[in-house]
Amino acid sequence: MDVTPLLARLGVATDELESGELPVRSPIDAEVIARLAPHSCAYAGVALDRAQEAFFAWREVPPPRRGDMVRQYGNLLRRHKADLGELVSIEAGKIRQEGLGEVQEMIDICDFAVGLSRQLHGLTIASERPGHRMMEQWHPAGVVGVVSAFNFPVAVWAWNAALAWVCGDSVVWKPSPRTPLTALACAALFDSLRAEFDELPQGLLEVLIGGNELATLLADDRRVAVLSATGSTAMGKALAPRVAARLGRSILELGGNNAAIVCPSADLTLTERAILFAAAGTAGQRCTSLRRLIVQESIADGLVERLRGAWGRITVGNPLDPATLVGPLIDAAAGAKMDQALAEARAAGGTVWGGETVRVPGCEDACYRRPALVEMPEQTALVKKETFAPILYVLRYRTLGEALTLHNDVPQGLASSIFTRDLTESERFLSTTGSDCGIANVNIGPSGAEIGGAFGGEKDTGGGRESGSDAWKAYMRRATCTINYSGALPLAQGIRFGL
Ligand code: UN1
Repeated sequence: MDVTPLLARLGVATDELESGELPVRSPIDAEVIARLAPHSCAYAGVALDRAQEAFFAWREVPPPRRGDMVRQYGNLLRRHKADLGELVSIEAGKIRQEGLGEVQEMIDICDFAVGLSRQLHGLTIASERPGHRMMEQWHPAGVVGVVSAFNFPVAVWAWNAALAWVCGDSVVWKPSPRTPLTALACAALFDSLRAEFDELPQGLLEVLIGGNELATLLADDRRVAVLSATGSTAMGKALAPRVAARLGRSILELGGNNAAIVCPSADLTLTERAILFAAAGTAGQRCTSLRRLIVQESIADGLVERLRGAWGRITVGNPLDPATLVGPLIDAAAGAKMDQALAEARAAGGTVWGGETVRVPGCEDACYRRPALVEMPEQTALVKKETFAPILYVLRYRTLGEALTLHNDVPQGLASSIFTRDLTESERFLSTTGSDCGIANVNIGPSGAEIGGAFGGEKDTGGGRESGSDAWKAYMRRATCTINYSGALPLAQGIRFGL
């Protein structure tokens, strides 16, 4: 596959695509589409210097003007949506609809950030002292490091970058080494803004191509005020203590093991469609993918029957073919992990449908699997683990209390859902004693969140929040200010102190 014309249209300097040692493969056919030169740690140090200088200049640009820059970036994304979406499909293996959806998610967060650029509100707080006023201000935090994963190679970065920029921060981005081309394309589009926007300092966006050593460097470097990392729980557990050791700030969006509870009153037609998208969509490679189905026993046989039918009809194939619903896994290692999990499920008494290798003509070296549906006798250690592949484990429950216990009895806490038409069941699920996840949905699956809400979850998911609501606060520092206009000096807490 020759990606050169596509990259050229996106403004990437194509003479550097064959300059190095890092092979970039398309999961569609496992062929090498570029060989990039990875960045050294010395280069990363220089990039951080530039980002620091950029921060000093950018923080003085008024926020609405910063928002104007993000607005223009969003417009560029609109113009290049088809090309960037196709590049996402080629580099991450997503079907076209999902590649385009990912770029739309970037556009949406840009729009959100533009609005936010006039709403970085602090509070005015009543002072206990006469002639005093208290207020809270939000100031830019500094350099924001972004470590992103292959499965959402551009949208998750955009959640961070769009917010960071309107907040007055600069961004140093280390994309997954499996998806560096989409990052180069985003950076090239960003650079093209310079023609219209002369306040744009060099270093407002730095991209670091390479492996874990660069993520470690960002975690260790004091110039990185906030490190936002998306990926596996293992990655988060490796980086977070390093950031904490220098008392830095991190935003972690790590693994999920997302479940749906299906109650007897559920609309099964809607439920089946929602389950299909959430479990099989993106070949099960979303952090929000549905991995566990907890079904009330009276409807379990019927629902499993319907799902077996649906699973059998899923078209697995080349993601660029509009008829395909499920594309490839990212690489052979991901396929091996899926096979291993299915073997373990069988050994633990599970009944497996699907999961077999699919041969896609012209793509024999790539890794295509039919999504698997697995009935498990109980929630074993395997089910409690996140396998980043299209495997849906089905468990049965008798009472909603039992379902909620099963639901929360996993280490992760990202996304969750319940399918019911019974108000008391849905309210219980959303209540304090219901789902323990950062995202809890009713009558939609756990994946496919909109950008307007805060995104993230608890426990092994890392606790960070990105994207909408007030997630922007994590990209700023708060100053509490007390102003005395009284001419006297009353002390707080009524303390008398003086000669
Ligand atoms: C991810 O998989 O890291 O909610 C992010 C969703 C998408 C984002 C997923 N909007 O499924």
